[in-house]
Amino acid sequence: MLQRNLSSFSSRFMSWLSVQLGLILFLVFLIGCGEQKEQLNVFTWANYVNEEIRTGFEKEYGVTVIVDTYGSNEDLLTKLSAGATGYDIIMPSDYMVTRMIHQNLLAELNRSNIPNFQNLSPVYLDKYFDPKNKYSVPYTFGTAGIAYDSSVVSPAPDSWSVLWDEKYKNKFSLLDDPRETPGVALKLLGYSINTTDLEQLGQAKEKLLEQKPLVKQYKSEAEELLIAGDVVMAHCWSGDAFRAADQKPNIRYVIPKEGSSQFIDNVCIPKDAPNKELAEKFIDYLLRPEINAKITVFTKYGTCVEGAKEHLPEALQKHEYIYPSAEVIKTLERIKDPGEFLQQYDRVWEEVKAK
Ligand code: SPD
Repeated sequence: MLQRNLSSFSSRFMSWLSVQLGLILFLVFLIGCGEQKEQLNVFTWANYVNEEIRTGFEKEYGVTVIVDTYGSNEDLLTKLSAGATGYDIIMPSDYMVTRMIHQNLLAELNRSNIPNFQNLSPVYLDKYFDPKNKYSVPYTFGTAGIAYDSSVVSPAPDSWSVLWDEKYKNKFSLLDDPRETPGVALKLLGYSINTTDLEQLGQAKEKLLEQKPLVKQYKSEAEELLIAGDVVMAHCWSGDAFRAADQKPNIRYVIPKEGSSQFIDNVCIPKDAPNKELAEKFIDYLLRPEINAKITVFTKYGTCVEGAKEHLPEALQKHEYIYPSAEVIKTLERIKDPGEFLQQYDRVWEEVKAK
């Protein structure tokens, strides 16, 4: 009798225990589900998406945003072509958008998920690199030039030739970029930044080889070098020069008289992005005028969102680093996709760096 009671007690206890265990497992599962946030993976240039923008989006949408950086359009292309999956947002420049469209690397944007597209100024839309903006949304624009410490570099430079002056040996840097840096030598020689003439590109290579013993570093994140005082001159992009000048007021920026490059950087979604809908929400968020103004305040590049201007401090609404004079604009070229000839630029750049 006692034995029967004991065995019925133990079987009731066991079934009670399994119900409790089941409940605990269910609770753990629910908690786990609650913590599993959606993730947005952004691959962009250094100092292009700041903490305030990143965490603002995270809080509003209850998601996690991871930001990873690259130093040149070609680095981005190499990673994507090699099958780097996992990125939801990338920010290629104009000519690289063309190339990525041709290589079938970009997703078509669903405009109905991006209502703030209408905030963009038509000046930056329907450009040669994506005529109907099917794949790209303009993010910022700027130029390449020379940033210099005016308390050391005298007289103020006005030509790319200053980067061949022995006086500045080991005191300057150039962009680590297979189009921009051969572009400097091409401009100095009086050629187009988009040449597809092997003879001209060969001359540019010789010029860069002649200059190499004087160069402290090839680095695209020039702002850090300027602020640290590692260099007194840097071939760099306008916003980065402007950001350095914010920290070191002696820094000035000049677009050399031979001319230079200008660019529009764009927000795109890779074809195999894991989270396209979230990426479109992020693009829409970037196009809100007050958010876009914060991007300009941080990056110091131009805004493509018309209504953002009224949220900007006056200095950023008109500054010559962002809006060069009409005379300077005439000397600027936009880098274009040279098709197969890109290999030649890549080869020249590799040879210069390897020497
Ligand atoms: N720190 C942000 C730098 C952005 C530069 N993009 C410009 C590329 C032009 N070829």
